[in-house]
Amino acid sequence: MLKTVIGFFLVVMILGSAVFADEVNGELLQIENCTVLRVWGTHGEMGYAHGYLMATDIMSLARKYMFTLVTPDEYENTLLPIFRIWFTIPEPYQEEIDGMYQGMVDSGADLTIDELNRDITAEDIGAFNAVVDLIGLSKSGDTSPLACSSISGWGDGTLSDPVNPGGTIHCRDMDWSDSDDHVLAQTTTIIAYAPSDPGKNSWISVGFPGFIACLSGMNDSGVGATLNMGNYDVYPVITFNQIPICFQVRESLEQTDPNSDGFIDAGDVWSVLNSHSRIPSVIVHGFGPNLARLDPPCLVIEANYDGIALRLPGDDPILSPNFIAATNHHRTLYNPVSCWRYTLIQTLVTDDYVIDTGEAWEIESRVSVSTTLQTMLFQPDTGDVWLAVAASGTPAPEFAPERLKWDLFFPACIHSGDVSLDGSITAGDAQMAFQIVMGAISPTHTETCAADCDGNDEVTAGDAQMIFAAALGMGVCVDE
Ligand SMILES: [Ca+2]
Ligand SMILES: [Ca+2]
Ligand SMILES: [Ca+2]
Ligand SMILES: [Ca+2]
Repeated sequence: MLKTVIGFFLVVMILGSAVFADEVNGELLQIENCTVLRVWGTHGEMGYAHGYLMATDIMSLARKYMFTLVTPDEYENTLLPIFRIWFTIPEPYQEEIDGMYQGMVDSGADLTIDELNRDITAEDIGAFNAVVDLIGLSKSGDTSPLACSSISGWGDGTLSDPVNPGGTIHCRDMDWSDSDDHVLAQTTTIIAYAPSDPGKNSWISVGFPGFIACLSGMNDSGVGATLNMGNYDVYPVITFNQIPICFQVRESLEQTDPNSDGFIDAGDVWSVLNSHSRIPSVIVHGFGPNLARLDPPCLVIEANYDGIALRLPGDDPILSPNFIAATNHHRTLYNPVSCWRYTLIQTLVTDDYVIDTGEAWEIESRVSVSTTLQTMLFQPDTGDVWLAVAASGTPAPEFAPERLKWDLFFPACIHSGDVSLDGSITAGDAQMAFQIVMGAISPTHTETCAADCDGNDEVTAGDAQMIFAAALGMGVCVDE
């Protein structure tokens, strides 16, 4: 034992001042059948981890998906120049993209895109995050009919739910054409962000590798938003400083109380979107817990380049007062056009004006289409998330949903010293902590937490020494 002790501290002394490897603030997991990427830290750190861990999938999307939307020539010579001139990505998110690009480079992945005869750039990743804004400007891309739909219910409308009676239920189909080899379905990833910046919420996005903006997401206060394309496009001849719409949605979920009214609720989604202009025609369904913070807790925002409108449950006398639905059709900003999916949602909800989670899922199954890529359900009051993803061309709702609890996305950080997670603290744990310090192993989030013996959010040689002392019975870690 004494030899081990001396040897260990010798190693600490020799290597204690060495340059430590870049830390990867993330981990990639399979939880149930879902791919989950957890990232934490500054935007640059979260982006770096994202790029480092998912470079191969990001490149698959760039190679297999991008050119289903646009030809290489149109991308390089029309859409990318438009992206450059019209759009601005808010600084924190640009830092995240730059970090992602560096992570991809450092991962050693092949970054070439044959169709463009060059490597991918950070700018390409930015443009990919503006896909909702740019897709309507593509002349060569997919012209399949619009889809996407969602239903929210709460209060008396969900009293039959056995798990969370009266709580908000939000269920949505994300309908989007995939590549012939189904790369969007295959790479669908839940990204769990734990930003270290003050004033920011942890939140999850149901999205794709490389896509850091938000199409579908919810934060740790249960406030979420899902975005559908709208049916009334108006484009400027030229414009500047437009924030891609999915970054606006992210900002509305990630910023803590952006409208500073003291409440974190769907009103924040409205406030953020209402504070910016935007390019595409979109229908954004905002939702939050039914805790009387906002009554009613759900709303729909309709917007395009010409304007924005707030639609409230009371605006549809058929669904009011405990439900609100969205498809791709403006109903307030413009006069509604006929939509069989919206009508069917009304019919299914109003047979008895009560839905539970199973029925919400069934409704979204009934209004799904052949391109329904993801069907998801959020319970803002409990943090439960259900997700089904299409596979091999079979639409998402044909699969039973995976049911995920919020704690799976953001496990508590326990500073135990038991880095090997085997229930006891030994010299081996101290050695593992030291290997983490040296960058010799890539720890999971849980292992990093265990190794941070003093709980100061970084793993240092001092933590390894403290764990060693704990193993000898000469001290304890903060959560032991
Ligand atoms: Ca607020
Ligand atoms: Ca019912
Ligand atoms: Ca151990
Ligand atoms: Ca520490």
